[in-house]
Amino acid sequence: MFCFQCQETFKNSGCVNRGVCGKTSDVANLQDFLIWISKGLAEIEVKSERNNKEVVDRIILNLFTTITNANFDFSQIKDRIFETIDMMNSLRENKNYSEAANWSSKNFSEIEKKINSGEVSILSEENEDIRSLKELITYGLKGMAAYARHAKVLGYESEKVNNFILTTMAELLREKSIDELVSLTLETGSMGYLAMETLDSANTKTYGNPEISKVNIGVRKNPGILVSGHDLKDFEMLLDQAKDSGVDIYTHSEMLPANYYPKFKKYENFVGNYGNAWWKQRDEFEAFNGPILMTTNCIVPPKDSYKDKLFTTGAAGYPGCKYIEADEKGHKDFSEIIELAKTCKAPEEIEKGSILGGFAHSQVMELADKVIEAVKNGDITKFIVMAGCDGRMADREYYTEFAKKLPESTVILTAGCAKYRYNKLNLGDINGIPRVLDAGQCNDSYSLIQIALALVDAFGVESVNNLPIVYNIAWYEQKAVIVLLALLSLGVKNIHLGPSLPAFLSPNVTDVLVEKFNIAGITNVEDDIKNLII
Ligand code: FS2
Ligand code: SF4
Repeated sequence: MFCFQCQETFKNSGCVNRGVCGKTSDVANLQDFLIWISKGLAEIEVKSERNNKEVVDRIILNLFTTITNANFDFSQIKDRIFETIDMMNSLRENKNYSEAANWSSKNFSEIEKKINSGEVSILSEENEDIRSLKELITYGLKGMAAYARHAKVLGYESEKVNNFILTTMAELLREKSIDELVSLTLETGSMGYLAMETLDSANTKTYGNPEISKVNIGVRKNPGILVSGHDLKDFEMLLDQAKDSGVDIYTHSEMLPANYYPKFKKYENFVGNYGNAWWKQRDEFEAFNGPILMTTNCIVPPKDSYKDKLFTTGAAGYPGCKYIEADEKGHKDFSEIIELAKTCKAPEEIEKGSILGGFAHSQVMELADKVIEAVKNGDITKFIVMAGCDGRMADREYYTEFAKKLPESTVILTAGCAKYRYNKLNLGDINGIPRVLDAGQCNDSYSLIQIALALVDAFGVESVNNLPIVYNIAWYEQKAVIVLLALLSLGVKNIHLGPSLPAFLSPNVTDVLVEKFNIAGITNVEDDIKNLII
């Protein structure tokens, strides 16, 4: 195996025997093969005259399945490979195709032979700059696919995004120059922005605009179900099915922003948020006592104490944990989880009190006059975008320290699970505007962009780079990659990215990003505050 797609990759170089995330080498190899034939399937579709919706849905699911910490299940990935090959075999025409598009065998030993040849591995591309750019684009596509699928289950999709995913997957099989790949990288960012916009419409039109919310982080005495991941449709179905059952529902990690949507607030059995970011789940899931539903990443290999209570659905999967399938209409039956919850003890209280959130674009626009006035009279001197991901490595303490040491005239704009490093610090407010404004999930970084664009108008400046906004973004997996590419495609400069720069960026590709966008890593809290803020 070789995998270097996330921030925790071994020695910031690559996982080779087993993933730091827990992914086994046989699963990693199958994921590489799945991506390779997905590119082949895309090529078949692009060369045809059809517009087969099932093809793009399949490719989106395959991409999403290989995102960090989403699916560890060898047999599920094997099934997806076979289904993809079946689809290719039924759609292939009498045309000139690449080897990936021509792959037709479902004989597993032949698939293994292909994997063992190293020809579908990331390292099969020998030129490190081409490899770097192709992987950067592939990881951007994985993040985009996740957002596209969340929108699709709510009935929203963008033809442009779908077509881009198809054509780019097919293009990645071809030889490309560095210049071509650099421009494809920026195009990926623009399409990522569109995918986030589509998801924002899907979420807000279905569940209402997020509103300022005080989220309970304590517990009640009923047994509960804990829901993690990012899929709001799954959350809604479970909430609805559990409403008269006597079982309470809590969010975990990236599902916290469900608490900000008006439609979910109406459910009396929706209690609040339990715990913190994904990487604390081994302790928190144990203390929760009840069943857990993982709707997407990030899964940490579970402890035996709760493994039989961990359920997965959608693109997520873990061997030995029950998977909840959707029927042909997209409906999922969660009764087994609800029945199991009734037999469990109530959650152990690990925290008390509440946290504040719900500062997505529409809510912030309502506060716009107040915000603009505070900037004009100098009460707010800077906004710091600290969106992105959290992770388990000790050096992420940097973000807590950074937030604590920021001048009191600054406001943090956040989205994604990165927020858990500072959303319980009680940093106070400026003229009633909280100093940590949480827009929502990582995809709600879209809201942060909307806020920046509105400030460009309000202050009559030339671009987002002329605003009192600085960027200190934390990344972990591939959704953060598409958010970063979206920001670059909008011309945002001087982004600081940490806790380490991606291992998949070769020195030359890093130089291009520095030259074009002045992108940089982080150093230490004191120096970074000095450089960024003062
Ligand atoms: Fe956090 Fe994991 Fe949101 Fe990422 S829960 S690192 O999926 O996309 O963020
Ligand atoms: Fe390693 Fe990250 Fe890949 Fe997991 S996803 S195998 S931790 S690089």
